[in-house]
Amino acid sequence: MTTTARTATIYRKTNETEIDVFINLDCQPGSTFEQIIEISTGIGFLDHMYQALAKHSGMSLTLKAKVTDTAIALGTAFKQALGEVRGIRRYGTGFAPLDEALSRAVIDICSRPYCVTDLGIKREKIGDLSAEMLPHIFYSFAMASGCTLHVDVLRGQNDHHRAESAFKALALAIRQAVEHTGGIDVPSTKGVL
Ligand SMILES: [Mn+2]
Repeated sequence: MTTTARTATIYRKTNETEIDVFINLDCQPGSTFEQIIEISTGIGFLDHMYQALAKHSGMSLTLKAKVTDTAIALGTAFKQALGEVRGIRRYGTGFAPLDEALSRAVIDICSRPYCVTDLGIKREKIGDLSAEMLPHIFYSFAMASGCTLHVDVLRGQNDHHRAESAFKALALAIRQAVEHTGGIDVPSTKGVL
């Protein structure tokens, strides 16, 4: 159990945009911190995806931003909350089903931003969200957080299920990767990440 939470806050307001993010990485069930999730992107389906991501990664997350800003803001806050990469597992793998759909996500918190996705979404839109935004969101999160990220939807007929299982798989991967090892070691042979 951690007593010091890893948190970050980002607030930015311009004439064109307002971004409001709060993240706490240490709200897993059983932790001392209450998990609070408030998402508002203007797109209901995307809110649903970020809610699943936050819930299953054990984060508290406030995310209020326009669709195109959300993933960069989240990635930036995630990196900031982690701080120096020390005493965490670094690698995380998650598999999540949703009915007939199954996804796999693998993350490496390594300061080497890279993203590969294979989501196989067929429809142009899921709810109000342009489906082409989905790989873009994973890409933007990886670039802003400095993580290497691979997300593959392995199977599934329903595009809503495919997308949602991908976000849940990422959540489980993140949850594992940020887990404390109990030490303060840097998880790299280079001695720095
Ligand atoms: Mn759903």
